[in-house]
Amino acid sequence: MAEVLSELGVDPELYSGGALEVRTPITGKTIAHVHASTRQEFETAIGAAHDAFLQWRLVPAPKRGELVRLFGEELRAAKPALGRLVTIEAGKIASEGEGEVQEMIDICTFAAGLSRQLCGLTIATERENHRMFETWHPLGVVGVISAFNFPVAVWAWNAALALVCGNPVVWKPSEKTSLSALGVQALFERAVRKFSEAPIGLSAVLNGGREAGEALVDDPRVPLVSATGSTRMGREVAPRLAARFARAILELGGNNCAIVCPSADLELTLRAIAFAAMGTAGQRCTTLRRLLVHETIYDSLVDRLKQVYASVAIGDPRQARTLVGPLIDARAFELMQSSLQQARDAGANIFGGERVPIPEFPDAYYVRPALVEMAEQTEIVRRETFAPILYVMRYRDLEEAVRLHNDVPQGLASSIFTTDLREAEYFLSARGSDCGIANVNIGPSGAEIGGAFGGEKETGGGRESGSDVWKLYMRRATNTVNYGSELPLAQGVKFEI
Ligand code: UN1
Repeated sequence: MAEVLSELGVDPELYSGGALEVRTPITGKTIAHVHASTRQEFETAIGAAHDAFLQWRLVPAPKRGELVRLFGEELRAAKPALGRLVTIEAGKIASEGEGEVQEMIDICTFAAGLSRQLCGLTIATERENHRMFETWHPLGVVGVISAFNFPVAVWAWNAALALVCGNPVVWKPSEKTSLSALGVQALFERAVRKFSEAPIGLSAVLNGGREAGEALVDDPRVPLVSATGSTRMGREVAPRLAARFARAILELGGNNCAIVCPSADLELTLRAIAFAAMGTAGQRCTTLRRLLVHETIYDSLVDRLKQVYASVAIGDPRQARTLVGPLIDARAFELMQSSLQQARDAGANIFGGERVPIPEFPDAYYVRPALVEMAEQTEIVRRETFAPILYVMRYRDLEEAVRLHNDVPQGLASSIFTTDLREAEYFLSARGSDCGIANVNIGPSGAEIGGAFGGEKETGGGRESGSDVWKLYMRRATNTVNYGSELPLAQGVKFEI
């Protein structure tokens, strides 16, 4: 771990002797004591970011894009090291750790191109000799609160866009993954050193607990906070931001469902379900948590799934054959067990879900992903448990399946597996999936950066990453210019003096 941090250029002072204990879920042991930012440091970082904003907003956007491009190059060079750090801290398998860094590289490429396309509309005006158009201006300091499960990519979605849009970024990472944040910050500083026009304070990390997040949420110099985490966190953050009329981009809980229709390609479906439900040990916000299977194929699909669940390689995520790494901590394990108990009490038939002991790592929490057959969509099924639990239910007709699909409080990602065009389009239509992400013949997780990412209802309504999401990070001005010598008023209003 020290080797990786030194390769990334992190100052050892920052992770030894501090108050913030960091554990690796791989062994369950403490690996570092990260310096916890003080209140004074929050104040200094936000103040410096605000000062940086006053300069950065004047740097032409394509030049701002150049800094993000340089940062992308640092990420390319450091992909193996940063990926490994993510594996150590979040417990993802190596390919997913590196995949997360690839997601950062991709958003940097996207944002660098975007820096030349922050385009506004020209709009027809009703007045003669007038021109009406939109301009997009930098907004101010962007606060990012991120979760342990995507310790670097989610920050990058926000930071790459914010930076090209002219906004500095102050980041409060999950206290469980503060080393990854330090690694990213060191790489960003490397890019800054190669770019003469970057003001001091363009990016900062506030390591710590709740109070670090609160510093961002309550500071009037931070006009936008993008927060990823639980619905409970969102319920606290959203009203506080609303009280000071700050913008919020919320990416909260998901309870993602897939519908498997009789015409589905079962081999493809099986592989998609396996990755979406068991990948990242069920700790993605896009993880597949509910499966609605048509009654005619239910038994054969569930039998096949049981075989996959029984044989999947669980263990040290650094080993090449492992597909399911550890849960993040003891609390995650307890929550998983308590949800399984509630399902059992409601009559579930449960396959898997038990702790898998790894003799070298007695303090870590490895589990066999659980396949939980339910007769109905009970209360526990409607709740998100951040663990590899897949609730499986039967359905008879698609209308009923879509009703069950949407009958949960969350609305992030969704899928249908079918080769029937009518079923696929029904699912994607206005009366189909009510989620922010709706897929056909692809699981709900593993989205590309090019699309807008986020969801509805208790997922919070925010969108991050691609498409036209950049607009959330800018101030839109509507401009009307009169180049004539008359003063016609809109709507034909007369006001002669
Ligand atoms: C998250 O779990 O917070 O679509 C983000 C995915 C990833 C991002 C997940 N690209 O699964």
